[in-house]
Amino acid sequence: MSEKNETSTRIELIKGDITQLSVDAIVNAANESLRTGGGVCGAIHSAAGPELEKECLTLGGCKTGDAKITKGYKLPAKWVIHAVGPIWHGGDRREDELLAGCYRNSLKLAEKHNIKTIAFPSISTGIYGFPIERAVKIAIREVKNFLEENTSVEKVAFVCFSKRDYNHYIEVLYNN
Ligand code: AR6
Repeated sequence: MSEKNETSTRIELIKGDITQLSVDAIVNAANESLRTGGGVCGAIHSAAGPELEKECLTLGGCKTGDAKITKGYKLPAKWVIHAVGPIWHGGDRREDELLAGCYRNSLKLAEKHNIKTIAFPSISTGIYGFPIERAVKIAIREVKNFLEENTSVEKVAFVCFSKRDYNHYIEVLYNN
């Protein structure tokens, strides 16, 4: 099996609710203050329980493009990696680079904590308004690049909440 194919088998696409997944870590599309919010962040905080926000508030916030890790509390996932995606301003405020940083820094944390299975939502593409097609290309590129260099993380899942998002991932993952 070629290296390229081996990397592809370590990527999975799931349509559903990330809070329900029994993986080692789920990634949260967080904000710089690491407080609970709407979207996937609100869903993760309500499923994990109030202990999650308590721990988040001890971390001193998180810069856009970076990620921090906490326990998962009542979630099936052992860890939550809080990645802060950029707010879309039209594309000339380093949004692409900052979004790539979210994936890279989350995966670095996963490696450091011996996380074998990790699931990402589509960071920045909801409330933060990043165009989905553009975000999906960045997400897949960064995950593939990481998996080609790294063997400690076994599986990476992209979790889509809507059929429309799911179709965008299918397009980039399998039609290239
Ligand atoms: N499982 C998987 N994906 C989900 C779920 C879920 N349960 N719920 C929503 N999504 P968003 P952002 C998808 O808005 O754009 C918060 O207030 C959703 O359909 O959650 O990075 C934070 O605190 C979309 O595709 O995150 C920040 O302030 C994707 O998750 C801000 O929103 C991301 O949408 C972050 O905005």
